[in-house]
Amino acid sequence: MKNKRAMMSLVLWACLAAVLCAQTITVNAPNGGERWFIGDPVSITWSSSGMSGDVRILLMLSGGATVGTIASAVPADTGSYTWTAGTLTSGTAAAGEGYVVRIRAVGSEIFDVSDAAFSLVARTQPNLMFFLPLACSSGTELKAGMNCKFSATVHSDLVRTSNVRVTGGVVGGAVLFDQAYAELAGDASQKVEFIWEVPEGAHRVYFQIDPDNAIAESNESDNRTELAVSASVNVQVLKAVSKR
Ligand SMILES: [Ca+2]
Ligand SMILES: [Ca+2]
Repeated sequence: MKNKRAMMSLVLWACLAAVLCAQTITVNAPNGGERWFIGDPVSITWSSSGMSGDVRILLMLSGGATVGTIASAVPADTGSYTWTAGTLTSGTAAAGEGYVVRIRAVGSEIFDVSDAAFSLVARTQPNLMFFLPLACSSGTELKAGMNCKFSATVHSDLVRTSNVRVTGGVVGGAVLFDQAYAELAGDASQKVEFIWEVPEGAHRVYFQIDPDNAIAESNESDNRTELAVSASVNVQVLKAVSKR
């Protein structure tokens, strides 16, 4: 009797698990952080279990608004769909950030959404960034009063960019570099540098591309490079003591 009850309990749990776990969809890509160029073939992928029918793939904003339909009926068990990025069954999505996809079983409430947002990028949109980050020619731990040549390399991705301003200096302190370049060729680099006599203490030094955001870029978050440097008056004495 006791065994029978245990058996029934097991069966009940198994049934419940089967019901709960029977049908699932999990979006694998895009799942956040992707930067897809409009017009490129990209793979939307998902995993599913217990699904036999079709899924519908929607392009949405991460806030929940529907932008359009990417595909209205794709067999669920294929697990992937090659999307011409940006193309909808009606029209094309605009370049921008904050997109997610929602994959939903047709005729069912089962769905999943990208964990975080991805971006659609127009091919013609430029991007300025640092090809080489900020570096100090003398290292980052200096003797107070030493001159350091701070340098970085600015890169214009994909297309030519006009009127590029770059500034640099000490965070919370003096601006030591301010240059405007009439034109940076696509996929070309421009070295920027200034010399600073580093006073005693800990400092942060920076270069900033397009500080006024006068140029619309496909990525606005890669325009700054910073470096921590410190200078001590006793650095040589301390080293001499520690070697004894
Ligand atoms: Ca940029
Ligand atoms: Ca910009």
